[in-house]
Amino acid sequence: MHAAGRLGLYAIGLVIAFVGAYGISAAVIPAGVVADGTEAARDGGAAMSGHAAMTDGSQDASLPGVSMSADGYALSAVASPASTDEPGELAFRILTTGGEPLTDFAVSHEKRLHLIVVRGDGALFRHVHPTLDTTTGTWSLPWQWDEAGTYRVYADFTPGDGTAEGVVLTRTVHIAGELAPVRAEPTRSAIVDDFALSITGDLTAGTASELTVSISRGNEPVTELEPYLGAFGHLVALRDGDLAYLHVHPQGEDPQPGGTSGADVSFMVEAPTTGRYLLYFDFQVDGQVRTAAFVVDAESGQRSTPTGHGDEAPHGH
Ligand SMILES: [Cu+2]
Repeated sequence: MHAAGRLGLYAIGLVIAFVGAYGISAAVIPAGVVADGTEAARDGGAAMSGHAAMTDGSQDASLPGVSMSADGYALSAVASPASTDEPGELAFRILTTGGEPLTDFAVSHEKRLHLIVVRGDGALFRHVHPTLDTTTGTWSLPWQWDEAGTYRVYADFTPGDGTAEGVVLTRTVHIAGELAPVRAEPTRSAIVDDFALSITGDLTAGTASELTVSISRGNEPVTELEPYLGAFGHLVALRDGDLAYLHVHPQGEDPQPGGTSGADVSFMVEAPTTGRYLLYFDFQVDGQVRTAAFVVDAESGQRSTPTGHGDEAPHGH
């Protein structure tokens, strides 16, 4: 009896988390607004009742970065070297619903398309910017796989005609060879070349949480961070398990030309559920971009953010 009661509570918690997740991905982001947790939850409730006819689980599908098609666009097959031995090229196209290649892209974060490639275990990560052939719509860049494995490729772009914003499409690519997968464990510090980085702040499921990355070199705070992609650092956040692609917003002043910053860089990160999140922080010093990886667990925030849903949910189940 006691165990069954606990299970019931757990199920209620899941329902609440999904309501919060839907509110963040579908209701808040398209408006381009960073809402606080209370607003996100309230908008989520409104969106849910407006989509009462949708089947269960549709809120999950609205998370970005888990589908090869979204917002009327699709990611083509991704061409790349078949193994780790051969250098070559990685190439793909963004297709419209009618199968036509998209050739018109809007600049976002200083680029027309952001390409993220991560191995399924999160251990390998690249954030690069391929070149567009505007006559064919083919995006490409020189490419070589360092290690075998199953990789997720993400294209993050905004169509030039303004029909959608911040579209994230993903495909899986398999590279043959020996694989020793790495299990992601919570990690709040990183060493990259002679830089030491740490990340502070707590991720709370269903709301926007502030995380701050601090950077030092030789025990001195690094204050000469250079602008990169329109901010003093860029953060990509993926959910461990399905590698869903989270919305991340840089905090603080926009960089001025020639300006530098440091040693702290803050972001608002929206974790849809509890669980483990893979964080990749790109930063630029002396003209060179480096990436530090962190792993942070998101905790349940239901007890501390009363929104009314906690009273409503149990009656429906
Ligand atoms: Cu990018």
